[in-house]
Amino acid sequence: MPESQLTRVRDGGKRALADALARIEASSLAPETIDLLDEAYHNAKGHVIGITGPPGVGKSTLIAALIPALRAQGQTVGVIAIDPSSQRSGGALLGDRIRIEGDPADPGVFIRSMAARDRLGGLAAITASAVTLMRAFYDRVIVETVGVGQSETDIASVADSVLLCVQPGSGDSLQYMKAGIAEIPDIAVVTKADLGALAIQTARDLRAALTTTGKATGHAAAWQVPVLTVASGRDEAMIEFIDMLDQHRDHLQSGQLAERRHHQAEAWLVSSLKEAYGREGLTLIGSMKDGLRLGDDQSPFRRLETLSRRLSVQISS
Ligand SMILES: Nc1nc2c(ncn2[C@@H]2O[C@H](COP(=O)(O)OP(=O)(O)OP(=O)(O)O)[C@@H](O)[C@H]2O)c(=O)[nH]1
Ligand SMILES: [Mg+2]
Repeated sequence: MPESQLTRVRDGGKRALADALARIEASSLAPETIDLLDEAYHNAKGHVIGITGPPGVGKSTLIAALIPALRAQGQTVGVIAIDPSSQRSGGALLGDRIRIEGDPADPGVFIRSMAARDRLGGLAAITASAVTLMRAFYDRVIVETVGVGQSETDIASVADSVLLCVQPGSGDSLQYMKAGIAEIPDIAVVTKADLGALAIQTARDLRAALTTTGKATGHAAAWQVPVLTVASGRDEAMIEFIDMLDQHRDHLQSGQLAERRHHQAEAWLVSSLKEAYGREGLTLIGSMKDGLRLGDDQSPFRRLETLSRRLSVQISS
């Protein structure tokens, strides 16, 4: 039996994981990387939580408070922070952003930043691979992305649970959700609850908006999107928060989780093929038997490899 790539990375600790992620960033198609991702895909253990929201809303602060609370419960945590810095105009918003730091000596916490640079499609593809790898190792994998346009739907393409952070007093997010543009989050969080009445009012507005939107889309039935208010650094809020995450995970495990992940994997496969071979390549594969379908027991990584091989044969013959 060939040596397990996954075991090798696990045995190598955080250093080996960082190296593996760097290899994924460099080339997602190297045979060794495919083997690793394929194995990781079949050994998913973690709950993937996507945290999104406007710049400066307090996503990183929330994650920084969440990490010790999860560690206190004995849970391991991996964090991927998608750094959008180059995508923003001006530096005003960046002035006081928080950098999440983990204890380098704690093997149960791993934090990694990935730069968005100018490749949005590519980044989504790489994030999905990174998430697949990290969820084989950690109980919780948290992905932070700034909610600007595309990235909200991107986060839904990798996360089990999507959390939207909303700033107290911000009409924007409400308008936005009412318009039905945004994917409906699984959990909504009003941050900076220490601002008091404003946060409470915003949570109330948000609840009303979610009820309306949910009814309009028929989304509300099985899972009622909870709206929490949190102030960073308040432990009791973190416990309530983790409890809500658990509830959503349990809700998924009682039904939709496998389906949700399978959809995500299939979508990843299609967009990766499109990126590699363009529309025409995609059409060609679509015309093959089971072309763009992903079997229940298949990883999208192995499938991509197989189809790429088939496609090059087709093209050259
Ligand atoms: N008063 C108060 N300020 C907060 C709270 N959470 C975050 N902040 C402040 O808001 C600013 C931005 O916080 P971040 O955690 O960096 O926000 P972010 O959403 O990660 O920001 P980006 O990653 O830049 O999009 C910082 O100055 C924080 O100190 C909170 O609960 N209360
Ligand atoms: Mg941040």
